[in-house]
Amino acid sequence: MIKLLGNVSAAVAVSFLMTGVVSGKELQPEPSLSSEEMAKAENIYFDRCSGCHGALRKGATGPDITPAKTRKKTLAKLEKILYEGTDGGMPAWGKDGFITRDDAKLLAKFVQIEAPVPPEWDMKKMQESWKVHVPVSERPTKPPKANWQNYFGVVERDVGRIAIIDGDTKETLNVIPSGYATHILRTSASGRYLYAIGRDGRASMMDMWASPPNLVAEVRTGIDARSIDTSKYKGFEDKYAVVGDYWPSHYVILTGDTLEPLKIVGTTGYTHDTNEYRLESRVASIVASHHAPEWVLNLKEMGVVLLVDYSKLDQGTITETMIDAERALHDGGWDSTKRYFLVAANMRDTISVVDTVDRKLVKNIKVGTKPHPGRGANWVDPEFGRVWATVHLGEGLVSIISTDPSKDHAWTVVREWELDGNSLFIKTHDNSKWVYCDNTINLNKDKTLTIFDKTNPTAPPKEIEFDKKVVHIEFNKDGDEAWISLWDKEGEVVVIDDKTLKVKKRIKGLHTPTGKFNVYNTTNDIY
Ligand code: DHE
Repeated sequence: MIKLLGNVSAAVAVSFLMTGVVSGKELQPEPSLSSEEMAKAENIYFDRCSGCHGALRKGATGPDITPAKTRKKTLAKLEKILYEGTDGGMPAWGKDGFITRDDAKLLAKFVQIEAPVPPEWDMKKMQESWKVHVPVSERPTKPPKANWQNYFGVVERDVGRIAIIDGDTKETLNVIPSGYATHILRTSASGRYLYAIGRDGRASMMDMWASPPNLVAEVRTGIDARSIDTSKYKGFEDKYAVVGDYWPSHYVILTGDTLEPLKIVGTTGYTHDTNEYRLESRVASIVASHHAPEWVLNLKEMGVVLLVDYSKLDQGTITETMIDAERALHDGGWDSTKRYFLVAANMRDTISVVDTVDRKLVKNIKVGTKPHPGRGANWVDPEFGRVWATVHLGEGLVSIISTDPSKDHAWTVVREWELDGNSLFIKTHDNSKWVYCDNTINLNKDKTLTIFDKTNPTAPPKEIEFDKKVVHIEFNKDGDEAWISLWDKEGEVVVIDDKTLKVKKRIKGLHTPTGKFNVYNTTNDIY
């Protein structure tokens, strides 16, 4: 049984435990662990390893580390990898201070033992965990006078809280508990409700009309999750939310105003290319269509993009369209027309493009090493027209892809920008002339924000140096401020004036501020 630690690391859990397994080697003997050691190892594995390698360890973002592979290495070699990391892959968990030498020894043995299968999480458990803190009848009936669409939800990851900050006054309006290692926030179609999903599968919803904004409902949808979105199509505004779980591999449809669990749909199945069965078939990113009553869900292990039509849910029908794309699907976003969805298959160095109108794969585009767009960034390039871009985990590079189907160069990489650091996130806004990139996972450059000029794409980028690690960028509603996080337990959100690129405000007192989500931009998918 996976138990959760009280606190989670600040490291980027992009780990690649095994690089170049030596074939033909004799298997090492299977180690044994006491039940206490197993429990401890399971917790550490959940925190540091499972996001990339999977609970069953068959790999996706990180490689397969089942005992058939790990027992070809000695315990000493595994311990070294776990403690010191590998070049360009596995983080140095020990050296970076997240695990002790003893933890590394324990984990080395753990990964040579068959992976325990985590427990199921069914409707009964979800219903038991479901809490409505403020019934709909007791909520405000009209929005507050404040410019609530310019509120930001800021994830304080390691303390499992969301700070709601007024984007106009920069005041923190409320700090709302949201569970273990909250991952992302999304909004309802009206923007009124802000939804959080934690790594522990807990979904929480907050009402932006309340003064101050407050927690109105929560439910635990599984054991391990990363994504949440809502029904955004006309006629279904604020009606449903959907959570994608890593474990159990399923998605759960919830009522939009109370989070009551309505329907669980399993995603286990067969890889799109080799038709191998995957019990662990994780739901990675989810986006809501604005043009159809549909969600786009990305099944990581299967390499399948699922279009889920929710329009007949109240009659007991869900219609799924399965589109073969590429394995290791992870994060992605809309092009500027919101017809095409671009998603990273990070371990395949690929961006898969799906046409949600013609309901087909447009193309798998080779980009740099391990693309990681977040939701990406859209703008108009002076030479190539409409483009969308991604940064990469594996190299300092921005790949810029033409998204205008009328052009000959559509769906090709039309431009590349060099970054000094391997990056996590990229962001822009229609009203900004800049494209901002962090360099979070390059230890020599992680305190630098890099800023490219859309109007002069061959000009060298500008850089702003900070005193702490920079992560994630989000704009305010008007697109004249870029908000970045200084990622530390004594963290800050720094507001940058987008015209002058000068620091306008430092919002202090935040613990590991990570993703920031502006209500208006999140609702309207502006990035
Ligand atoms: Fe994330 C987005 C999964 C590690 C911060 N992350 C996503 C999405 C997925 C995902 C599937 C897309 C959600 C969507 O759009 O529906 N992330 C994972 C992992 O599996 C991984 C690699 C390992 C893990 O164990 O969690 C992982 N992610 C991280 C981090 O280490 C980060 C930097 C800090 C944290 O929360 O632990 C991190 N991920 C984020 C953020 C987004 C995100 C801020 C949303 C970006 C946006 O602008 O939309």
